Amino acid sequence: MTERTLVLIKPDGVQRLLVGRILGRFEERGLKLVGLKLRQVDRPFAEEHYAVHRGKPFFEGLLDFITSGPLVALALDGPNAVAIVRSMVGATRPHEAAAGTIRGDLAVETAQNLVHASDGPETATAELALWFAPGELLDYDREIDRWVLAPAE
Ligand code: FUP
Repeated sequence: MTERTLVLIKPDGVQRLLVGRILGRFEERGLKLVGLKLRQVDRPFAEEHYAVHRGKPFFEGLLDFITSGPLVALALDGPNAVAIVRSMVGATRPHEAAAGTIRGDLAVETAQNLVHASDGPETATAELALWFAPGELLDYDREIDRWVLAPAE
């Protein structure tokens, strides 16, 4: 089933010049880029995005970090896109992230783990609505999908 999910390449990814490589991993996997923006968010917006973590000991530091510089927001489509992207991102704590994942290959600190990815289809819907206006997400055909996606039944 086709899903749509949100990925953030967080400020550490931008500063470490990893935007192209991280985005490239998702492209190579076959996921379809349907939304893309460079943005620096303010604290109220960051609090809304990370509302589930309000009150936790790392919350203020998380807000400091996510607002500290520009980040890149992506919307990606694909079959089971939420699970595929989560598996590519790896465990939250980079020392527990499998080699071959983005965090397992490129990060060492939980607080600077390069990427955010929606953790379920409902979260994805809510996060995409927060980060993208409806007109910013584009529906278009890709010739390559003939070789990526199984034919419609
Ligand atoms: P994830 O879904 O893997 O991004 O992880 P969480 O939603 O649990 O955490 C969101 C962010 O909070 C992490 F990316 C980093 C930060 N965090 C900490 O700094 N310390 C923690 O113990 C847990 C999370």
